[in-house]
Amino acid sequence: MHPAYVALILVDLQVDFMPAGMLPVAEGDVVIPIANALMPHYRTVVATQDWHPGNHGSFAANHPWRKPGQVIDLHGLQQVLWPIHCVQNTWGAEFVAELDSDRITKVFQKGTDPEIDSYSGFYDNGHRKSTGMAEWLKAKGITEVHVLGVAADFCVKFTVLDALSEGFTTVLIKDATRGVNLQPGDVDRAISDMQEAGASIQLSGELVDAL
Ligand code: VGL
Ligand code: ZN
Repeated sequence: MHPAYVALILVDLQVDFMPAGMLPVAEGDVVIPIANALMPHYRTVVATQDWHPGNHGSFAANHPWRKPGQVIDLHGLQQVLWPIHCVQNTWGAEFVAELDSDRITKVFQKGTDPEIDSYSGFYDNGHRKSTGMAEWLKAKGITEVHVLGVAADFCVKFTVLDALSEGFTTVLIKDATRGVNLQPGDVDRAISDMQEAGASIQLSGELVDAL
Protein backbone atom coordinates (compact mmCIF):
# COMPACT_ATOMS: atom_id res chain seq x y z
CA MET A 1 0.00 0.00 0.00
CA HIS A 2 1.28 3.46 -0.84
CA PRO A 3 1.39 5.90 2.09
CA ALA A 4 -1.70 7.99 2.79
CA TYR A 5 -0.20 11.14 1.28
CA VAL A 6 -0.17 9.53 -2.21
CA ALA A 7 -3.23 9.54 -4.49
CA LEU A 8 -3.85 7.87 -7.84
CA ILE A 9 -5.51 10.05 -10.50
CA LEU A 10 -7.39 8.27 -13.31
CA VAL A 11 -7.84 10.63 -16.24
CA ASP A 12 -10.91 10.24 -18.47
CA LEU A 13 -11.25 6.43 -18.58
CA GLN A 14 -14.49 6.84 -20.51
CA VAL A 15 -16.19 4.90 -23.30
CA ASP A 16 -15.78 7.67 -25.91
CA PHE A 17 -11.97 7.65 -25.54
CA MET A 18 -11.66 3.90 -26.09
CA PRO A 19 -10.81 2.53 -29.56
CA ALA A 20 -14.48 2.14 -30.51
CA GLY A 21 -15.55 5.50 -29.06
CA MET A 22 -16.42 8.87 -30.58
CA LEU A 23 -12.97 10.36 -29.92
CA PRO A 24 -10.89 7.21 -30.15
CA VAL A 25 -7.50 6.91 -28.54
CA ALA A 26 -5.53 4.06 -30.16
CA GLU A 27 -4.85 1.32 -27.59
CA GLY A 28 -6.64 3.38 -24.93
CA ASP A 29 -8.13 0.13 -23.65
CA VAL A 30 -4.72 -1.19 -22.50
CA VAL A 31 -4.88 1.34 -19.66
CA ILE A 32 -7.93 -0.30 -18.02
CA PRO A 33 -6.35 -3.52 -16.67
CA ILE A 34 -3.33 -1.53 -15.45
CA ALA A 35 -5.64 0.89 -13.61
CA ASN A 36 -7.49 -2.07 -12.06
CA ALA A 37 -4.20 -3.64 -10.91
CA LEU A 38 -2.95 -0.38 -9.37
CA MET A 39 -6.07 0.88 -7.57
CA PRO A 40 -5.91 -1.56 -4.62
CA HIS A 41 -2.49 -0.12 -3.71
CA TYR A 42 -3.81 3.42 -3.09
CA ARG A 43 -5.92 4.65 -0.19
CA THR A 44 -7.20 7.52 -2.33
CA VAL A 45 -8.20 7.11 -5.98
CA VAL A 46 -9.69 10.07 -7.81
CA ALA A 47 -11.04 10.11 -11.35
CA THR A 48 -11.63 12.91 -13.80
CA GLN A 49 -14.61 12.69 -16.13
CA ASP A 50 -14.98 14.71 -19.33
CA TRP A 51 -18.62 15.85 -19.01
CA HIS A 52 -19.79 18.14 -21.79
CA PRO A 53 -23.21 19.66 -22.45
CA GLY A 54 -24.44 18.99 -26.01
CA ASN A 55 -23.84 22.62 -27.00
CA HIS A 56 -20.17 22.55 -25.98
CA GLY A 57 -17.92 24.92 -27.94
CA SER A 58 -15.23 22.25 -28.46
CA PHE A 59 -17.54 20.21 -30.72
CA ALA A 60 -16.95 20.85 -34.45
CA ALA A 61 -20.64 20.11 -35.03
CA ASN A 62 -21.55 23.26 -33.07
CA HIS A 63 -19.63 25.48 -35.53
CA PRO A 64 -21.08 25.65 -39.06
CA TRP A 65 -18.66 24.38 -41.77
CA ARG A 66 -16.00 23.35 -39.23
CA LYS A 67 -14.49 19.88 -39.03
CA PRO A 68 -12.80 17.95 -36.20
CA GLY A 69 -9.09 18.72 -36.06
CA GLN A 70 -9.47 22.35 -37.12
CA VAL A 71 -8.38 25.02 -34.66
CA ILE A 72 -10.56 28.04 -33.91
CA ASP A 73 -10.56 30.96 -31.51
CA LEU A 74 -13.12 30.12 -28.81
CA HIS A 75 -13.81 33.19 -26.66
CA GLY A 76 -10.16 34.24 -26.88
CA LEU A 77 -8.50 30.81 -26.52
CA GLN A 78 -7.13 28.52 -29.25
CA GLN A 79 -9.44 25.52 -29.42
CA VAL A 80 -8.97 22.25 -31.30
CA LEU A 81 -12.38 21.13 -32.55
CA TRP A 82 -13.39 17.58 -31.62
CA PRO A 83 -16.07 15.13 -32.64
CA ILE A 84 -19.06 15.16 -30.28
CA HIS A 85 -17.91 13.15 -27.24
CA CYS A 86 -18.59 12.58 -23.54
CA VAL A 87 -21.97 14.25 -23.58
CA GLN A 88 -23.46 14.38 -20.07
CA ASN A 89 -25.65 11.38 -19.20
CA THR A 90 -24.81 9.44 -22.37
CA TRP A 91 -23.13 6.04 -22.57
CA GLY A 92 -20.00 7.55 -24.13
CA ALA A 93 -19.42 9.65 -21.02
CA GLU A 94 -19.59 6.67 -18.65
CA PHE A 95 -16.49 5.08 -17.22
CA VAL A 96 -15.45 1.98 -19.15
CA ALA A 97 -17.51 -0.96 -17.84
CA GLU A 98 -14.40 -3.10 -17.19
CA LEU A 99 -12.92 -0.44 -14.89
CA ASP A 100 -13.30 -1.27 -11.18
CA SER A 101 -15.12 2.03 -10.58
CA ASP A 102 -16.14 0.95 -7.05
CA ARG A 103 -12.57 1.74 -6.02
CA ILE A 104 -12.87 5.42 -7.02
CA THR A 105 -13.04 7.62 -3.92
CA LYS A 106 -14.17 10.79 -5.71
CA VAL A 107 -14.97 11.94 -9.28
CA PHE A 108 -14.21 15.41 -10.64
CA GLN A 109 -16.15 16.40 -13.74
CA LYS A 110 -14.78 18.93 -16.21
CA GLY A 111 -15.74 20.61 -19.48
CA THR A 112 -19.23 21.43 -18.24
CA ASP A 113 -19.08 25.11 -19.30
CA PRO A 114 -20.06 25.31 -23.01
CA GLU A 115 -17.86 28.40 -23.46
CA ILE A 116 -14.52 26.90 -22.46
CA ASP A 117 -12.81 23.50 -22.67
CA SER A 118 -11.08 21.83 -19.78
CA TYR A 119 -8.27 19.38 -20.48
CA SER A 120 -6.79 19.42 -16.99
CA GLY A 121 -8.66 17.78 -14.17
CA PHE A 122 -7.78 20.79 -12.01
CA TYR A 123 -8.68 23.90 -14.05
CA ASP A 124 -10.35 24.93 -17.31
CA ASN A 125 -8.06 25.84 -20.22
CA GLY A 126 -8.18 29.54 -19.24
CA HIS A 127 -7.20 28.67 -15.64
CA ARG A 128 -10.28 30.58 -14.50
CA LYS A 129 -12.25 28.02 -12.52
CA SER A 130 -11.04 25.17 -10.37
CA THR A 131 -12.82 21.81 -10.40
CA GLY A 132 -12.05 21.60 -6.69
CA MET A 133 -9.68 18.66 -7.12
CA ALA A 134 -6.55 20.43 -5.83
CA GLU A 135 -8.40 21.73 -2.77
CA TRP A 136 -9.95 18.32 -2.10
CA LEU A 137 -6.62 16.48 -2.36
CA LYS A 138 -4.83 19.04 -0.17
CA ALA A 139 -7.57 18.84 2.45
CA LYS A 140 -6.90 15.08 2.62
CA GLY A 141 -3.20 15.70 3.19
CA ILE A 142 -2.20 14.41 -0.26
CA THR A 143 1.17 15.75 -1.42
CA GLU A 144 1.98 13.25 -4.19
CA VAL A 145 -0.09 12.13 -7.17
CA HIS A 146 0.39 9.28 -9.64
CA VAL A 147 -1.37 9.93 -12.94
CA LEU A 148 -2.61 7.57 -15.68
CA GLY A 149 -5.25 7.64 -18.40
CA VAL A 150 -6.11 9.27 -21.70
CA ALA A 151 -5.32 11.26 -23.68
CA ALA A 152 -1.58 11.53 -22.98
CA ASP A 153 -1.20 14.58 -25.24
CA PHE A 154 -4.27 16.44 -23.90
CA CYS A 155 -6.00 15.72 -20.61
CA VAL A 156 -3.20 13.69 -19.01
CA LYS A 157 -0.55 16.25 -19.95
CA PHE A 158 -2.48 19.24 -18.63
CA THR A 159 -3.50 17.39 -15.47
CA VAL A 160 0.15 16.56 -14.79
CA LEU A 161 1.32 20.13 -15.49
CA ASP A 162 -1.34 21.57 -13.17
CA ALA A 163 -0.53 19.01 -10.47
CA LEU A 164 3.08 20.20 -10.58
CA SER A 165 2.12 23.88 -10.45
CA GLU A 166 -0.16 23.10 -7.49
CA GLY A 167 2.93 21.75 -5.73
CA PHE A 168 2.21 18.01 -5.84
CA THR A 169 5.08 15.60 -6.34
CA THR A 170 3.89 14.11 -9.63
CA VAL A 171 4.48 10.75 -11.32
CA LEU A 172 3.30 9.92 -14.84
CA ILE A 173 2.63 6.18 -15.19
CA LYS A 174 4.00 5.85 -18.70
CA ASP A 175 2.72 2.39 -19.64
CA ALA A 176 -0.76 3.39 -18.49
CA THR A 177 -1.32 6.27 -20.88
CA ARG A 178 -2.07 6.56 -24.61
CA GLY A 179 -2.72 9.62 -26.76
CA VAL A 180 -4.43 10.88 -29.90
CA ASN A 181 -1.26 12.00 -31.80
CA LEU A 182 -3.00 14.59 -33.98
CA GLN A 183 0.54 15.17 -35.30
CA PRO A 184 3.02 12.27 -35.29
CA GLY A 185 5.20 12.45 -32.19
CA ASP A 186 2.71 14.43 -30.08
CA VAL A 187 2.63 11.81 -27.32
CA ASP A 188 6.42 11.63 -27.07
CA ARG A 189 6.61 15.43 -26.96
CA ALA A 190 3.90 15.53 -24.28
CA ILE A 191 5.90 13.07 -22.16
CA SER A 192 9.08 15.19 -22.51
CA ASP A 193 7.09 18.32 -21.63
CA MET A 194 5.81 16.65 -18.46
CA GLN A 195 9.28 15.44 -17.54
CA GLU A 196 10.86 18.85 -18.16
CA ALA A 197 8.19 20.47 -15.98
CA GLY A 198 9.26 18.18 -13.13
CA ALA A 199 7.17 15.03 -13.42
CA SER A 200 8.82 11.70 -12.73
CA ILE A 201 8.14 9.13 -15.47
CA GLN A 202 7.64 5.61 -14.11
CA LEU A 203 6.19 2.24 -15.07
CA SER A 204 3.25 0.66 -13.24
CA GLY A 205 5.39 -2.36 -12.33
CA GLU A 206 7.93 -0.15 -10.56
CA LEU A 207 5.16 1.49 -8.53
CA VAL A 208 3.96 -1.89 -7.26
CA ASP A 209 7.35 -3.58 -6.76
CA ALA A 210 8.48 -0.69 -4.55
CA LEU A 211 5.77 -1.52 -2.00
C1 VGL B 1 -9.75 14.98 -24.14
C2 VGL B 1 -9.96 16.08 -26.14
C3 VGL B 1 -11.20 16.55 -25.77
C4 VGL B 1 -8.92 14.10 -23.27
C5 VGL B 1 -10.98 15.45 -23.75
O1 VGL B 1 -9.46 13.39 -22.39
O2 VGL B 1 -7.68 14.10 -23.45
N1 VGL B 1 -9.24 15.30 -25.33
N2 VGL B 1 -11.69 16.23 -24.57
ZN1 ZN C 1 -13.65 16.80 -24.15
